Amino acid sequence: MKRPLSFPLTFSVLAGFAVPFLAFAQTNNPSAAERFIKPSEVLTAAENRYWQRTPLPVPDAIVLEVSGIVAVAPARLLVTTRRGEVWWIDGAYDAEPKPRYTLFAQGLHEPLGIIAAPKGGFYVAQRQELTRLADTDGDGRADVFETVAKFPISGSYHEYAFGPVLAPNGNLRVTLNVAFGGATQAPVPWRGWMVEITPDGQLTPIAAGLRSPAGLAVSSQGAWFTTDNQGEWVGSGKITHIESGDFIGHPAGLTWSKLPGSTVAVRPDQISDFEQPMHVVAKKLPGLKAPAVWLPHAVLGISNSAMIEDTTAGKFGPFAGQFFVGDQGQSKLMRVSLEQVQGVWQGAAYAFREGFDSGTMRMTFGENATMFVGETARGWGSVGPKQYGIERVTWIGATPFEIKEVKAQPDGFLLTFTAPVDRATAGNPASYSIAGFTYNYHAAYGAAPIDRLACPVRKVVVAPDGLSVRLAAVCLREGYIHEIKVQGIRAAAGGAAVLHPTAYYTLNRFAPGDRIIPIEPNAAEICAAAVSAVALGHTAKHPIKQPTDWPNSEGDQQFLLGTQPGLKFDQTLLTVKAGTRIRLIFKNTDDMLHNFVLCAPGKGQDVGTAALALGIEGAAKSYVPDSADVLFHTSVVQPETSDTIYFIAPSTPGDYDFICSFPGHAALMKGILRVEAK
Ligand SMILES: [Cu+2]
Repeated sequence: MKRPLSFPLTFSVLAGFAVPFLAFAQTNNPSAAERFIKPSEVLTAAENRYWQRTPLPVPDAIVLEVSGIVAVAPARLLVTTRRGEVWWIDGAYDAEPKPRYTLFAQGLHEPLGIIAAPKGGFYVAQRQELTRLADTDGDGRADVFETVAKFPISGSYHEYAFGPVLAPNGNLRVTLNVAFGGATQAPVPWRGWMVEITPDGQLTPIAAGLRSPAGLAVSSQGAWFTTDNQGEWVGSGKITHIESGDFIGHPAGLTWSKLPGSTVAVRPDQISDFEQPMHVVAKKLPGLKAPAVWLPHAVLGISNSAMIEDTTAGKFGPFAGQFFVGDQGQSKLMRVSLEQVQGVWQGAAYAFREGFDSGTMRMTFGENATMFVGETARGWGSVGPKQYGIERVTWIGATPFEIKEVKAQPDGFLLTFTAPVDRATAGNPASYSIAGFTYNYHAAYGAAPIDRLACPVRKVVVAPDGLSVRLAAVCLREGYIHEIKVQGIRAAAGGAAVLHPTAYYTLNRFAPGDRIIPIEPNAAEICAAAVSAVALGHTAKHPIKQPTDWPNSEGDQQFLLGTQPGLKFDQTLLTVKAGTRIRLIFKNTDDMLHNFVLCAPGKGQDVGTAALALGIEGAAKSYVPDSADVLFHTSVVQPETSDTIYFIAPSTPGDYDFICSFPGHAALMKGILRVEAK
C-alpha cells in the first residue's frame, strides 16, 4: 500500500518536518492513468464464463472498506474494515445474496487482517498491536479485547500491520509496513520486518527489508512468502520467500538489525544506491534475498495485496496448490505458481481475472470452494468503479484454455496447459516468444525494466498427451524475469487461443537435468547482438544531435524544463513561434523516472494510454508508442540527469500537449507547448 489521500492524520510527532514530509509524500500520488485503464470488456466477458463474480450488497450506512475476512462455519463471514469496525455477514452464500450485517466490534485502529484464534475468538492485527477479540457471553458482540503483543508506532500514516497468519507451530506472524518520508522510514522497531508472536505475546523478529508487505502466507508445504509493493528500493511488485535472518531489500528496518533478538546480519552501512539488479547485488551481499517471483509493474498489478493458496483441491478450478494475489490499483487477481529449484524458490505469475468493483485487498476461501474478495480503493484509487465492497467468486466448472504452470528446465521452460494443445501450432517455434528483463535495485521509487533481451526459441517438444510443451531457447539468464508468450498456439479441441497467453517466470536457477539443445558456442555473440539492437540513440523523434545547419547550438530558443515532486513538470506552458529552432533540455530533479513527449494537439492522454499498453516492451522504447501523434521525445531520464533534444516547432499554430509517458504519469504530468503564428 502506498499513501491514502484522505486518512485523518495526526502530524504532531512529525510537525518539525511536516512540510518536507508532505512534499515528499506527494511524489507518491496515485496517477490516474495508471489506475483508470479500464479492463478489456472482451477479456472480462471471457473470464466471466469460468469464474463468476457476485458482489454482495452493502447497506449505505456501512463503509465496508474490507481489510480482513474470515469464513466462519456455518455460512458466516466476519469482516474487518479500515474504519476499525468488525462485521458479521450472514447470507453471503445465498443465490441472490441479500446479506445481513451485524456489528461485532468497533473502535479498532485500521485492522488489516483477521483469523480465527485456536483458543477461541479471533486475532486481528491493528496498527499498534495484535489483539484477540472474543464474544464470551454469546450476544454476538465482542466483549474481550485482549492485547497479545504491541507494535511500536511513530504516527506515520504508512505504519500498517498486516496479518496475522497462523504458523504451523501455533504462533502468529505479522508484517509491519515502513513509515513514509521523514529522516527514517523505520523510526521505531520493528518497522519493515516480519515478526512472529507466541500466543502469550513473546515477539521474535524474523526478517527485515520489507516495505509495504500487504500479503503474507505460509504454504501448505510450510514455506513463508510475502508480497511487497513497488516503491523506494522496490523496483516492481514482488513475492519473496522468507526465512529467519533474511533481508529482502528495503534498508530502513536495518536500523534495528543490531537489537537483541535480531537474526538479520546485514547492517545499514552495507547498503548503497546499488543501481544494479537485485540478483547481482545478492551475490555480493550475503543475507540479501532476491524475489521468488517478480510481478511486473503495471502489467501484473501496481499495488499487490493479499496472497492465498488454492487449498480447494480442484474445487475452485485447475490451479490447486497455486496462489492468487490481489491488487488494489488494478482491481484484479493474479495467479502464481511456485517451485523450488536447487533449493531456491521461484516461479511464474499470470493474469487470472479482472474487472472487480474496487481494489482487491483481501481474499479467503469459504465453504464449497467459494472465494470471497474484500475491496477498498481508498488512498490510491482503483480501476474498479466503487470505493469499497465485497464480492464472491465461484468456479462454474468449465475450464478455460490456459497456461496451467511454467517450470524451469536446464535450457528453457516446461509449460503445462489446462487442455491438450493443437500439435501443429504448439510444435511451431514461431508460436512462442520469450524475452528476459529485470529491474535495478536502488533508492529511487520504482524502476524501469532494463536489459530486455529476446530469447530465440530453438526447439519445441510437444508431449504425447498434448498437455505440456517443452521449450528450449538461447539467451536465458539466471536472475532475470522471462516473459513467455504463447500467442500462436491453439487448443486441440475447438481451436481456442490461450485466454491469458503470457507468463512471467523469474528464473533464479536453471533446473538440473538433460538439455534438449546443445550449448551454442556463439551464444554470447547472439545474445550481445540482441541487446545492442534495442539500445536507444538518435532517431528522428529523439533528436539528440544538433542539426549541422543550425547557426548556433542553442537554436533560436532554448528551454530548460525540469520536474517537481508529485508527477509535475516545473512549467506547464511553453510558448514559441511556429517554425522556431528549439533546444530543449529536460532535467529530472525528481526521485522517479520521467520523460518528455511532445504530442499532437489534444493527443497527450491518448499517447499516455498507448504508452501504458506497451507493457514490458515499453522500457526499450522509452515508453514512447509508435504513433503519428508523437512528434518528438526525450529518453527516460534518471533522477538528477538530463536529456537534450533539438527540434523545429510545428509550423501550424496550436496548443501541443506534452506529457511524461512513463507508465501512469501522463494524466498528471503534462503541459502545453503553445505554438503561435510567426
Ligand atoms: Cu513521469
